[in-house]
Amino acid sequence: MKISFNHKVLKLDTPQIMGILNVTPDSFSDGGKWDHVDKALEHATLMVKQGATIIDIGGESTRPGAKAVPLEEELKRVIPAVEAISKNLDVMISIDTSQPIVMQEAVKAGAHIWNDIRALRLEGALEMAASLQVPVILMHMQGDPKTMQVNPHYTDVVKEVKEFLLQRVEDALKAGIKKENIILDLGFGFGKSPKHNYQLLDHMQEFVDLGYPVLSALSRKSMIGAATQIEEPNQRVVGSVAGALLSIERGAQLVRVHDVEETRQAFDVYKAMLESRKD
Ligand code: PT1
Repeated sequence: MKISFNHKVLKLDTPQIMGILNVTPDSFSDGGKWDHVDKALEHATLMVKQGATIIDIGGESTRPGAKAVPLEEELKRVIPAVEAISKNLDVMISIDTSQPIVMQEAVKAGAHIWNDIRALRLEGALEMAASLQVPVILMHMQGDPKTMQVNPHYTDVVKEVKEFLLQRVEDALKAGIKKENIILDLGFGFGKSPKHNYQLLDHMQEFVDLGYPVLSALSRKSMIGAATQIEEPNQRVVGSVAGALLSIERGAQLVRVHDVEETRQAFDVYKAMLESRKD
């Protein structure tokens, strides 16, 4: 399995780390520290050195309760960062956006992957993804970011998330998006209680078995806080690394994390164990 776009190829036979680069002033755990282009490039450079093979650039905060960002503002935040990183680093760039126009401009500036928490449900998104022929991450969410954590409800969370994702895959294929350009994401923290999130984590292998690469994104989230009783997102590193490791053991090919160095060390141990099985 692999992800490829514009001469860049990422093999998925070992777990890959996507480093989070927030260019929002109100980001939930980095507090907008990296909101300028030089700072963004500096942070991306560090994450690549630490083992990230994808940098995920986001100009809209989508954590529970966050407000929408106007299109012009999102473009102003994201595009200069994409230009700087694509010019200076050998890394894949994903864009955390739901806006077709932002993705179109980002691809012109050198981006490789469309990471959409709304799974291409905004108007014109499916068509834009098909026309750009860009790999897409389709994520599950119940409700919308403003209200999703008010009262999340499922009869069978694993079944319902799977049905949603398979429906989005069907719609994507129908729109002309290629099968090899589809990546799935269970959407930890998006309209889910801690128990829902942990049931999904436990059953991640079933999603991997659908035949599409799976991205696990639980870094510093409230599900980690719920298990560890740690309130401060930036103190949730150890729990987050544990969650990333449980994900790859259940077959996930990609993890989206704040703490690249710590996650890579954990994956190095996992890979050493796998290596020891060979003769
Ligand atoms: C995600 C994701 C994302 N999450 C993808 N992109 C966020 N593909 C941004 C909490 O519970 O899961 N997959 N882009 C950030 N969103 C959240 C959601 C942050 C919940 C925090 C929480 O604390």
